[in-house]
Amino acid sequence: MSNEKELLESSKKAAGYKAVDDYLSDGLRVGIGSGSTIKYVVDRIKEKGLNVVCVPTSFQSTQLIVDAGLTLSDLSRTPSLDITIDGADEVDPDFNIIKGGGGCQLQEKVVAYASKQLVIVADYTKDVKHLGENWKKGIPIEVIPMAYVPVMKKLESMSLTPVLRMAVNKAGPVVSDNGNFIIDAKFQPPLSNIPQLAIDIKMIPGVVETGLFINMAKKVYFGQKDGSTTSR
Ligand code: ABF
Repeated sequence: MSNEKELLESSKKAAGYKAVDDYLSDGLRVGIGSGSTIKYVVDRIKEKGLNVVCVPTSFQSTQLIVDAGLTLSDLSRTPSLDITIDGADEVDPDFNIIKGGGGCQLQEKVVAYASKQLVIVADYTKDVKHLGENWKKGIPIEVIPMAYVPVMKKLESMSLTPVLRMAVNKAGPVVSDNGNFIIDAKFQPPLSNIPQLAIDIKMIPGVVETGLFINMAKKVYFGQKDGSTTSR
């Protein structure tokens, strides 16, 4: 693994461990996010032998919980959570967050919304002044398949550049865990009035959920190259 990659991984581990050490204890009901950083959250829970009930945010998140031998639940049995810990693609100083690089933003947002608090864990590349600084893939938007063309046209009229997310082998569009398509709405930073943009996108008929998480997280841990963490 290249040195840069090793530094990135150690920063993810630092953020994941710190969030668990600061926020988790036995008996809590915990939403487990998706992505690569969250792996370290699950590792730390297991390492500390914490007795927590875990609710996943994706198929990948479910596998992490099961493989770690942690207690798996769901929102039907655990409709209110004490905390959700999740990753992010970018976080600006106003806690406007882009999530959904992995296409799991719908379940991530539902689980985060069912939680008393959302804590984000991320590597140092996610800490930006403006959304779009490092994350060039746009705003992930989950749409029902029959609506993706009119939704893309509407997004174009909003000065966004929508791209239907295709499977790696280009055989067809990516299908989310919920059977929907994902549109990545690219944009020219800086975005203005992000909270209003989030509402405008969500109101387009056929849009199920956006990857803009506005006023949802109150704490973000950024892992650093030296294995330390900063937070806001
Ligand atoms: C999930 O993990 C997604 O919302 C987000 O796109 C991704 C972040 O990935 P990583 O932790 O691998 O940087 O939270």
